[in-house]
Amino acid sequence: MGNRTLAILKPDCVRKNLIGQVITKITEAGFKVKGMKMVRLTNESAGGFYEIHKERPFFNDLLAYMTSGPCVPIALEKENAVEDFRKLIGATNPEQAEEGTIRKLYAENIEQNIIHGSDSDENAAIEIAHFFSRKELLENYSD
Ligand code: 3AN
Repeated sequence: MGNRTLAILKPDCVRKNLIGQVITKITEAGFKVKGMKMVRLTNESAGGFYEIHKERPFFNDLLAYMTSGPCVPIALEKENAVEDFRKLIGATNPEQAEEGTIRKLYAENIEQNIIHGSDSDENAAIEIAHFFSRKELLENYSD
């Protein structure tokens, strides 16, 4: 069981001025912020991040959306981080997300769904390394 996950507050979250509300939900659920920055993804960076989806029909739209404005990647720490964070954000499609989840509260639709969360410990490590250097992480994580 890992203790790290990567969140991204997506461009619609930033555009709707919801950064504060969403981070409050995350920290109230017991996650510690270990790294955070605001970045504007390039096609290359977003394409690398979503490499696993490159054959999917929504890939080009996904890249257009993820590069449409700044987003906020956040490295988080908590026991059982990946699973607990997926529960907190809710299903990919906000219509299917449970009451009280971040996507149920704030997301528009399956594409513009406010927030990303890693789906496995292995991907969490890869995704955190996509945005944060070893040095930044060594300075911020206790272990
Ligand atoms: P999640 O973000 O819940 O892990 P993934 O990894 O399956 O979901 O999908 C990555 C992103 O791709 C989603 N957050 C969403 O923005 C977009 N996406 C996923 N499925 C669809 C779909 N059927 N139509 C449009 N966009 C989608």
